[in-house]
Amino acid sequence: MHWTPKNIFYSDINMPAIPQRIALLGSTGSIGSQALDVISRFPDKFNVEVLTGWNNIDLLTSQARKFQPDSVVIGNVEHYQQLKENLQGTNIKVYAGSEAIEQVVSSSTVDVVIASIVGYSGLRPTIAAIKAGKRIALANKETLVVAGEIIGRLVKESGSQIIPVDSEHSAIFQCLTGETGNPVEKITLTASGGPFLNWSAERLKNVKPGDALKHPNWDMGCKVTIDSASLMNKGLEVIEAKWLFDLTPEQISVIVHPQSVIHSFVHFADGSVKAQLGVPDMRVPILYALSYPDRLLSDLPRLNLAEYKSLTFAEPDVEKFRNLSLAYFALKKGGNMPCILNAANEIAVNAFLDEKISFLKMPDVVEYTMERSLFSPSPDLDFLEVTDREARIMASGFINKLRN
Ligand code: MN3
Repeated sequence: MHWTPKNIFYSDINMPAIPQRIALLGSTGSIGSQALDVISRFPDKFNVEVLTGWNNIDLLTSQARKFQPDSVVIGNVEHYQQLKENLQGTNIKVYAGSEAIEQVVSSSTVDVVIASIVGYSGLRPTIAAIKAGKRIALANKETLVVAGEIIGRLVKESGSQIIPVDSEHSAIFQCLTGETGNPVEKITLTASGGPFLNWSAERLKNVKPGDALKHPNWDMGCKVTIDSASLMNKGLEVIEAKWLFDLTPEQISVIVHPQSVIHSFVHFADGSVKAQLGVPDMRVPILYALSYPDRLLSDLPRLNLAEYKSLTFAEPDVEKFRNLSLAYFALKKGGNMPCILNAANEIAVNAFLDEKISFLKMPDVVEYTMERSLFSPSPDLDFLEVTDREARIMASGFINKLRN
């Protein structure tokens, strides 16, 4: 089976002006902070126009003072007064609430939106930015996992562009650049395997959140780090890849590559395979998403292959890490199933972090919820909202049952 890149999500038309005016959603998170690090390296190329955070007003305040955006939005309205006081004496406009986030991303003074809110809550603001025709540097994979089909339609309608920030998808995107029209057989996403790669099932029973939060290669937020340890992150990325690059489930494979040096592969119809390599540092794909189709001169860390004795690869162990199979199942089933998978997983990860369930119970929560939720083959956004809410209730109920 051959596939030709269709350029649904990206095109060379409607390039943002330089300097790009950037709205950074989720600036206080891990990707958000690394994006600001990248932006600060190119003051003549990138301007911060908007910063948004949810709870962390101290960090949001110091980011706002340093980058002097036009406006700042705090998602949690309870912090509004405090943030306003913190930014007194500056010209920065202060807003609060999720509707304000959706409004600022549509502003005519924004060229690019970096969507780095974690989880389902990133969906609405990202959709608002797409509808406004902005270029999206997409770090929130849940947007495509939950609503990939709808997003694809909206992108086409509005002329928006989505450039992936996720390192694997950035790698695929880079391998495909310049290949428009050339047939692709499949792609291979690499997975680090997380901190428990070679642990026995017995040992996995007693994993504590602290163990799972020590990722060997990448510096990431809590949610992504747990997902990475349970292979759910890779499962979500398989679904993300389907929508970004218009692939069938059979065209997406996963290989464990513990060194995280090769970020992914594209296999072309002529037998050639392209890969993209680099040190595991999210600032590199963030910079590419902002500078695409150009490459800017940076002093980010360089890859020195001689430091690696070997690069190794292995099939993922889907019996020990069942989340990956569950994600493939959700992808093949389609409709609202990936939304159910994602909602149940967010609840399961929180329960694990709160030490309410063990590491190996997380896939049980996801599977239970997928089996019992109301399935719809072609949900609209409102139905997805209901699906998300009900799946969370069901997953939480199951967790309570497990504990009694
Ligand atoms: Mn990734």
